[in-house]
Amino acid sequence: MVCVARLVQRRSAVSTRRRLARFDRLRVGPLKAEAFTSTLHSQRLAALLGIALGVSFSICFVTGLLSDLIQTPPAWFTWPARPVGLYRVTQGLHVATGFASIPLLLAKLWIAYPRLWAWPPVAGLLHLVERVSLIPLVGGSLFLLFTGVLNIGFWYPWGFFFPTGHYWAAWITIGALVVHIGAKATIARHALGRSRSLANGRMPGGLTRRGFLGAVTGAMGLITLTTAGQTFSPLRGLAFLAPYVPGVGPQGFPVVGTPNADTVKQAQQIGTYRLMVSGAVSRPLELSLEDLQALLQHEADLPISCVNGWSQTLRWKGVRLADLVVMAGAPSDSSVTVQSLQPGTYDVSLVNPVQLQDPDTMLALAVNGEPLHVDHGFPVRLIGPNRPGVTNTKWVQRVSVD
Ligand SMILES: Nc1nc2c(c(=O)[nH]1)N[C@H]1C(S)=C(S)[C@@H](COP(=O)(O)O)O[C@H]1N2
Ligand SMILES: [Mo]
Repeated sequence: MVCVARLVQRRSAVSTRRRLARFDRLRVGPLKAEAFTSTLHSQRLAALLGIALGVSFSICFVTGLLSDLIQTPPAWFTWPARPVGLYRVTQGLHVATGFASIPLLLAKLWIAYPRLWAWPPVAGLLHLVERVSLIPLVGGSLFLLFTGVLNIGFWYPWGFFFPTGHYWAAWITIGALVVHIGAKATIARHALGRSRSLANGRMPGGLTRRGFLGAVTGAMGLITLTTAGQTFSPLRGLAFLAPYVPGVGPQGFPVVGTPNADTVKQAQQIGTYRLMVSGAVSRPLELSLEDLQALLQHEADLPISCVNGWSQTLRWKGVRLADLVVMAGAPSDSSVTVQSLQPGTYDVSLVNPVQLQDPDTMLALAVNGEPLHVDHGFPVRLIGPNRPGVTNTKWVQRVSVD
């Protein structure tokens, strides 16, 4: 039986080849049989880079989803307050793996692009699925890396809300990646199984495989070195590709999101400034800056960990958020919403019960021993352990208990 099946299979392969032979005169330019001569366009190298990309994309995807969950938490999800620097690490990984994927992806595309001219253009259903999946895979990957890098520079030359576009593109890309890996698994396994010596050919005058992989690794290292300084202080001096550098800015740290003229005016009229504590409370509060300064002050070292990768630890001093909630007659395990006096981006922020109960979650009045600079949220800003930078609302006006 098996033999017969093989024979039929071989027959049909032969007749397919014969039928295709009629189209052979279409094989011109890159479609010619030996159009690409570099041995670097090998399945083995493509598979190796594919594995590296699979790893970097997976880390980037998981840490990105996590960041989204934290910022828009569904009912079943509670982001803890400890360890203090966890988000700093996961988001640092998100940005670092995104950056490292750029040279990896370019190298992978260069190695694999001759296969776009494979002959015949479609050889079976699996091949068709694999080829079609390249559109969302390559398109999605380029879109993610491009928008990610521009977002870090806070440059938005597009009309959609960045997180939404980035989020959906990530799902599309990962879906296409799963299809691609499924379709390619056998080929890749064979290519990787082949002996190294066989695969280590070299074109006269061309780059060796080792040289090529060395160049790709070098490019990844260089990108990481020149961006990792935005969160890893020993590399600060090298961080010339990072738009936000720790240590640079008013009071010694960067500003993300500046106050508009109206906010500056309101913030500086400290005689009329009032912090409201309202919502599900039995004693709504209206506190002046002096009132706040007269309350028990708490100090803690906490990082600002921005979604775009920069982070820096600072010494904060202010009033514990839970103290205010309790003063207003609400339980210390409430959920609260903190609202800025500047309407617009990042003007409301949720604090879950776990975060609220953490003694280091506070409304800060001072940083590194000085009252906050207006760019950093004067007179009052939210800061807490293990919170994404975007959720540390500046120029706080209202705390509302949900
Ligand atoms: N109201 C308001 N709060 C805000 C922002 C903002 O644009 N508006 N930016 C957020 C972001 S993205 C970060 S990383 C931190 C940065 O704080 P900093 O500017 O004091 O460094 O503030 C957050 N709080
Ligand atoms: Mo941020």
